[in-house]
Parts: sequence; structure tokens; C-alpha cells
Amino acid sequence: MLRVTIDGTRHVVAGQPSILDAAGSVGVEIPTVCHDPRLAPTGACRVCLVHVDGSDRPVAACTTPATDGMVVVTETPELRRLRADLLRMLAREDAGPPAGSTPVDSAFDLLLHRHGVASDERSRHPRSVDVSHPYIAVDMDRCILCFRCVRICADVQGQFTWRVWGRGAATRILPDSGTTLAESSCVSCGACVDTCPTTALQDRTVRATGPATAWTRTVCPYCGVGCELEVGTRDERIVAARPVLDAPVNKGHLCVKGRYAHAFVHATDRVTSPMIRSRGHWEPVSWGEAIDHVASELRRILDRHGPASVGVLGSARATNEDNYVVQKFARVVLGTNNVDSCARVCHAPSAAALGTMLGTGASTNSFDDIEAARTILVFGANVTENHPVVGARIAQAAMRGAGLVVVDPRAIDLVDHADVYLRVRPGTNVALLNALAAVVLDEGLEDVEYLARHVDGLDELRATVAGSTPEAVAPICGVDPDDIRRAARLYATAKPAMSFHGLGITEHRHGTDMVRCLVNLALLTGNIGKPGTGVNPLRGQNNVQGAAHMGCEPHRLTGFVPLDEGRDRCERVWGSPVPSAPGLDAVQMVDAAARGDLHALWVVGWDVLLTNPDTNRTRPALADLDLVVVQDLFLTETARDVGTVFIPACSTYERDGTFMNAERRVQRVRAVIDPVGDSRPDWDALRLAAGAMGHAADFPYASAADIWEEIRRVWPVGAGIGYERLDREHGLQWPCPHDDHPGTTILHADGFARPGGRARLASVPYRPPADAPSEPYPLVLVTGRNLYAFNAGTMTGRTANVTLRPTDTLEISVDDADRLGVVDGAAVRVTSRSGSIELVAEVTDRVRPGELFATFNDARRRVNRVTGPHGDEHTRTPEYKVTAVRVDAVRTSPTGA
Ligand SMILES: Nc1nc2c(c(=O)[nH]1)N[C@H]1C(S)=C(S)[C@@H](COP(=O)(O)OP(=O)(O)OC[C@H]3O[C@@H](n4cnc5c(=O)[nH]c(N)nc54)[C@H](O)[C@@H]3O)O[C@H]1N2
Ligand SMILES: Nc1nc2c(c(=O)[nH]1)N[C@H]1C(S)=C(S)[C@@H](COP(=O)(O)OP(=O)(O)OC[C@H]3O[C@@H](n4cnc5c(=O)[nH]c(N)nc54)[C@H](O)[C@@H]3O)O[C@H]1N2
Ligand SMILES: [Mo]
Repeated sequence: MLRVTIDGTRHVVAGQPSILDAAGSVGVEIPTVCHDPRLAPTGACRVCLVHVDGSDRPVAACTTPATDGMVVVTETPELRRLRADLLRMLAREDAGPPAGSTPVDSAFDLLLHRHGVASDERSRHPRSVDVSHPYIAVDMDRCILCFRCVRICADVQGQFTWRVWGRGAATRILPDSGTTLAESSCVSCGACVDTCPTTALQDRTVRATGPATAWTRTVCPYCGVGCELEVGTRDERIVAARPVLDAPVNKGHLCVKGRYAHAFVHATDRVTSPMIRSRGHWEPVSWGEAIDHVASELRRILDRHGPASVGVLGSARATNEDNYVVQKFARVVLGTNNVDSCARVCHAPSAAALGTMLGTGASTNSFDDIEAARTILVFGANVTENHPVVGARIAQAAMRGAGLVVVDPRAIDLVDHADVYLRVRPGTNVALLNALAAVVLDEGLEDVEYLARHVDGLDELRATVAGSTPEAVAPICGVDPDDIRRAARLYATAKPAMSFHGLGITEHRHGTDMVRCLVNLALLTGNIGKPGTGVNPLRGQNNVQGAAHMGCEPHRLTGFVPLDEGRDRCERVWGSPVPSAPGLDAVQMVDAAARGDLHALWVVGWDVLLTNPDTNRTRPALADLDLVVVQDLFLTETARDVGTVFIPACSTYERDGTFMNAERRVQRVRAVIDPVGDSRPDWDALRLAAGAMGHAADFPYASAADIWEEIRRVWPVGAGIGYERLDREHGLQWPCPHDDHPGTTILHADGFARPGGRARLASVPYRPPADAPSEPYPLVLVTGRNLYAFNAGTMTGRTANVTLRPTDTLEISVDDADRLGVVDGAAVRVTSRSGSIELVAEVTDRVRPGELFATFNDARRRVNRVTGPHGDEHTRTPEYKVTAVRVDAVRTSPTGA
């Protein structure tokens, strides 16, 4: 604690702050131009000059540490004069708002005004105006060379797009392209706009609509990172978003989706009233009609075919409260355990592997462990594109010296920062991981004491991996044996070491086994239960962790507890029996539909038809159903092709509730605007349907908060997480069993929730993928993601993100392209055992010969026509990452038609 006197008042401040931060912490704002709390202070602009007793000259408050007993004066006539002079000099760089633009007072404009610097003291020499980027307007006439954009791009995003060009009076800031922002390496995160004090960099929406008049704190609707943002509105429309500075996960940073991709909310083709399909046409109907129709159809189907003939799919995009109601509806109203979420097609193998080996099927650690880790292993996850804020944190950690191992067949961006890059062949992860384990054991790098105290199964594992030397597995996984040794040594010795993994290790025939082998490595080296360690699945959507956790899983109830374990508690709270017949998961529901055993499917926020593998098999199965209720914001491909009733949901921005992110953190979602049109929160539609089916008393909710209070009663591990605490503490990580519990950032610190408190190693021999390449399908197609498009593309596809990434492409190596006579930008046909599609080729060295990569976001391309029917042996998660295909150049007619 330091005692400092600021402007005559005595204060006590914590830590070792600068004078600027000490003053800020007690509510005294010192003016500054070049400072941003996200950046190391430089003292460059000198506007934050203050007087300190005992110093004959003013000092820069941002770079001078506060000391005990210090006496600071922040405002004197002399300081004001000095600041005004400095501001006047800076203003000569800034040409002021362009004529005719909506006047927006920048932070810098306000400072000039406060210090009496007149507008005729501004520069008048234009330098460059760039409107090439769909979201960011660049008007360097207003640049005062504070370099905040250059620094935040490098120090927070790790991208180095903004550069200082020239020297002295000729100094200017331009993107690395030397030309426009659109042609640069910009990843559109908007951090530069956020920090710019003058509006030299500005959101184009703000230029078009004027600034927001109200801001609401909520959670991003896209990925499982769970960034908190403030959403700016004007006249009930969303016009801007900015990162929350004290958000626990993103700490003042966002990616292009959270920051800019919100226009879908007001899209003209958003469906905001219920509809029923009659004789092939969608007819808008009232809520009453839609609900009555669904209720009577469900009743008819239940009477005739029984509860096993209906299924419900929850939404990884909707709140915990919504998903809790979804599964309760399935169990209490329909009497079936046929309920699932798209965790099935995603990280179900992670939950299974972590659950059986460690006792809890979720991320062991937190994103804050990134900064504590000495080594980070990124396994099958394209983090900078798919979890960009975490990707930026990992890149920063690597630049600060943490060891980084990247395992991916494709040369993703993080490879540039990697100490070791293992370019594994798709589907051969078990072979590689067993070799890594073999090196650890051969070289005696295992944590003998940790293993003895906490872990079973060592002898068995030793025997299993004995033959998996790096030399033995190299021909299988295509990785240099020495690189395998280097990676194993780094992970086992530069501790603490943590791993992050993605779909590159789950969406396989042996996905669960692959994750088990990754957990082996952590246990062998004692990298678990401590800061900077653990096994951390990068969960996909904003609330996929929550959807499954709330009980949208056929064999699990709320809290992810097995049916038999949770039954008594749920029955007590619900006052209703939990069905005992085992339920079907999403993959089995499609199989049951194909057999004619399933008759109705209610799909909440999941475009199953577009995103399930093997469309040519999924489509006829779903088309045969009597009732397909699609509850979404848009007419998805599922709705268009096979839907019979449409229920309009409101988006994340239009309702209250909570999401659970990839690190088990529950955070508050807050309504930013009212529901658009006649749309309603998902839970409310299900509540109405329950009422129409005679179960009104079982769903007595008037708000999301009512539902949350019931969730706390059936989920003891989360009982300490209440809305008021979430408002105050900005998110809590379970376990958090009571109101005084601080939440849990690191699991397994005191052993494992398994028999004897011990974890168990898995002994798994390598087996090849199901759809291995062979003539006539000699190439391996990997499908996955891209920064700008999100999954089904329903949301990002209705934003200017499509300018940045117009459609799915096929990445193909130079060798394969030459051999097949394919040129960059040409159409190619991709054919597998399941189907055939056309894509535009992108010739690149990001993939290696024999391997291809395509995204699956564009409904016009339907990439899942080629992915096959195989799935993980334990969880049935589809083998999206390995499809044997053939590629043919498409011959266009000479007219180009
Ligand atoms: N921008 C954006 N962000 C997203 C999404 C999106 O669509 N767009 N979707 C969200 C969702 S639902 C999810 S689940 C996450 C997914 O995030 P990620 O897990 O990062 O997803 P993918 O890009 O599908 O696959 C990751 C990587 O696995 C690699 N890979 C393929 N096969 C193998 C293999 O056998 N071994 C190894 N080691 N690697 C392999 C691929 O080359 C790819 O780089 O992203 C979420 N975030
Ligand atoms: N080839 C291939 N296919 C894949 C994958 C792959 O790697 N390769 N990855 C798979 C994975 S990991 C996943 S998670 C799936 C994702 O597949 P989906 O779950 O279908 O994809 P999303 O785009 O996340 O969104 C689902 C739907 O939710 C809607 N939505 C958004 N917010 C809300 C809301 O609040 N309420 C309601 N009711 N609806 C809402 C959106 O409009 C969208 O239609 O795709 C899978 N498919
Ligand atoms: Mo996912």
C-alpha cells in the first residue's frame, strides 16, 4: 500500500501503479493522448505531465511510478499552458473532421476543446483517405502520430499490420501493404479503432449512423471464448460494439465477429413471426396457432408411436436457461431422453475422455493460465481464426518467450510463432501421441512422484507405447522423428506446460481415443492441477459447454451428471418422473428417422441439414418426418428443405440469461434491444408449448432469472452462481457450490473425482481413420473453419464479413494442382464415396501434397455432401476431418457460361 497525496487529498493505493493509474484509481483523470491501459506506457505525448513535490520539472504521469509519501498536483496554470502547447502541436497534424461528415467528437477533440485549442489551429494538408475495408474507415488526415494503433496491433493482436513509414516530418502510418487496409494483413479485430484518440481510424457504421446513444454490457454470441462486449444502440438498432476493458477473458480485446458482425440482427430476411408450411408454402401464423399446431401434432405422434418417436435438439447458441427448458421439455412433457446438442458433432470426445480419465469432462484450467505456462501445446486447433482472442494471447505468450508446439496438418498462422511444428497426417494423432509418450518414458522425463501419488495405469501404458518410437511412427504420421523428440522434451521439461486442443483431434473415427492420449501426456508429466497446465478443449460455440451441461444430452441430466445419479434430485425439484428408457443422441436420431422409427424432431438453433455429415443420407431421413419444428432466426437449410413449422427466436442481443464458456465460466447475457418483431426467447416458446400440452404448472417461468433459480436447485456444483454475483464479479467458474465460494479456476488441484481419487492413463493402440484414401479417392479432404465465417453462416453471412470472405474454397497444394491441371481461382469438382460438390480452388502451400482443406459455411456449396457417414466409436462425433476424395478440374464452356 502506498500513501499518495493527489491535488491536496490523501489516498492509499494498492500495488505499484504509475502516477496516472494511481490517480485514475481514486477518480482523478489526468489528460493523455498516447496512453491506453492495454499498452505499456511510453510517455511519448507528454500531455499527462504533472507536478511532483521535490522535482523541479513536470513529469509524465504514465511512466513515473507513484511512491510512498508522494505529493502530486495534476492541475496548475503552468501545466495547463504546457498541455495546451503540446495539444496545439499535435492538432497541427490533425485536419479535423472532414467537411460534411456527421460530427463525432473524438477523445482528442474533447481535449482540444477543454484546453482552448481552436479549430483553425488544425492542419490542412490531406495525406490519405482509405475506405477499402468494409468495417474500418481510415482517414489519416486526422492522425496525430500517437502510434497507439501501431502498438495495439502488435502488442495486443500480434498482427503488425500498422507500420510507421518515413521519418521526421514525412512520418506517416500506413498498413503493411503500403497501400490500402483491404490489401494488408489486417484481421479486422478493430483494436486500432478502439484505441485511436482522434477518429483517424473509425468504425464505418458510426460514420453512417452516428454514435451510439446507449451501451449495454453482454457476452459475444459467437465462439466459446466468451468475450464480454458493450453493445452500442441508437433508436433500438445495434450500431456498434466495443470490448469491455475489465472483462476476465478478453481484457479489452475482441475479434472481427464480436466487434463487427452484428448486422444479421436487423437483416431484412430475418424471420420474426411463426410460420407453418402448408402445401409447400410457408404461411405466417399467430403464436397461438403455431403452438397449438405443434402441440396437437406432438400429441398425435406420441399417442400413435410413443415417446421414443420424438426428439429434441438444444442450441449451443442459446442460453443455459433456454437449454435447461429444452431438456426439461423433452423429459417432462414428451417423456423421452431423446435430447442432444451439437456438442455431439464437436467436443463430445473431449468430454468423454476427460470425464473417464480425470473425473470431470471439461477444461481443467483457465485462459489466464496462458500467461503462466512456460510451454503451450496447440493440438488440432486453429486458434487465431476460431478463438481469435485466445489465439492472440497465445501468440503474445510465444513472443514473450513461452515455448510453443503446434500440431496440425495445415500450416496455420500460429506456426509462425512455434518452436516445434509437427505437421501430422490427418487422422494419425494416436500414433503421434503414443510416440510423444514413448519419448517421455524412454528418456525418463515422466513425473515419477506425481504418477505414484495420483495416477493408475502406468505399466499398461508403458507396454502399449513401447514399440511407438519416433522412427516407428514417422512413416504413419509423416513427422520427422527428431521433431517428435524435441516436442516431447519441451512439453515434459519446460514446465508448467498446458495444452489446448480442437476438432483436429476430436472429429475422427478415434476422436475419444485421441483426446485420451493427449490427457496421457499431461498426466505423465504432472502437468495437471496447477497454474499453467492442464488439458483444455477450445469449445466451439458461445454456449456449447452450457447446452450439454444443462442436460441436452441423452444420458446426462443438468450438471452433466449421468441419468441414474441425477434422477432423484431432478424428480424432486420437477415433481415429475425422469424417463428411464435410454435416449438417442443426434446421430442416432437421424438413423432412427431413416429407419422410420422417429417421427418428429424439434430443432432449436442448429442447422442440422447443412452441418451434419453426409447430406445425401441425412436429407431423406429428415424429409420423411411428420413434424420438423425449426426454431431459429432465419430460414435455415433445415427449415427450407425439411421444416414443417418455424418458430422465431430472438438473438443473444435481445434477451437475458447466461452462457458458459470453454473454461467453465458462467457469464451474464443482457438484453441490448427488445425482441425484434414477434420473436421470443427460446425458453418462452417451449414454455408455451408445454402449457398447450397440459404442463403449464411445470414451467412456471416469467423470466430467465426464474429459470436460473431452478437450475441452481438441480445443479449443486453451480449453486453458488447467482445473477447478482455475476453482475458484481463478472463471471464465475464452476465448481462454485455456495454463495461464499470463489469459483474454481483450476480443476484437480487436490486429486481426481474418481475411484481412490486417482486418474487413469489410457492405453490405446493406433488404428487408421475409417475413410482412408485409396484409389479412386486418393486425396484426404480436411474440413474446418475460417476467421470470417461462422459455422452455418446464417449470422456472418448476413454481415459485411462476406466481403472479407465471400465463400468456401478448396485449398490445394501446388504439386496436386499442377498434377491435376488446376489453377488458382478455377472451379474444381470434389467427389467422395458419399457425394460431389463444386468449389473454387485456392492453390497454396498451407496444405501439403495429398491433403486438401475446405470450409463448410456456405449453404450454396453444401460441403457436407462429400463428408462421410463414419464417426467416433465412443461418441459418434462425425469424422469431418478425414474424407477420401478425388479432385477434377471443371471444364467451363468456351463462352464461360
Ligand atoms: N471464425 C470461426 N470461429 C469459430 C467457428 C467458425 O465456424 N468460425 N466455429 C466454432 C466452433 S463450433 C468450433 S467447434 C470451434 C472449432 O475450432 P477448431 O477446433 O480450431 O476448428 P477447425 O478449423 O475445424 O479444426 C482445427 C484444426 O484441426 C486441424 N486438423 C485436422 N485434422 C487433424 C489431425 O488429424 N490432427 C491434428 N493435430 N490436427 C488436425 C485442421 O487443419 C484445423 O487447423 O471454432 C469455433 N469458432
Ligand atoms: N464439414 C464439416 N461440418 C461440420 C463441422 C466441420 O468441422 N466440418 N463442424 C461441426 C461443428 S463443430 C458444429 S458445432 C456444427 C455447427 O453447426 P450449427 O450448430 O448448425 O451452426 P451455427 O452456425 O453455430 O448455428 C446454429 C443455428 O443457430 C441459430 N441461432 C443463433 N442464435 C440463436 C438463438 O439464440 N436461438 C436460436 N433458436 N437459434 C439461434 C443460427 O441462426 C444457426 O442457424 O457444424 C458441424 N459441421
Ligand atoms: Mo463446434
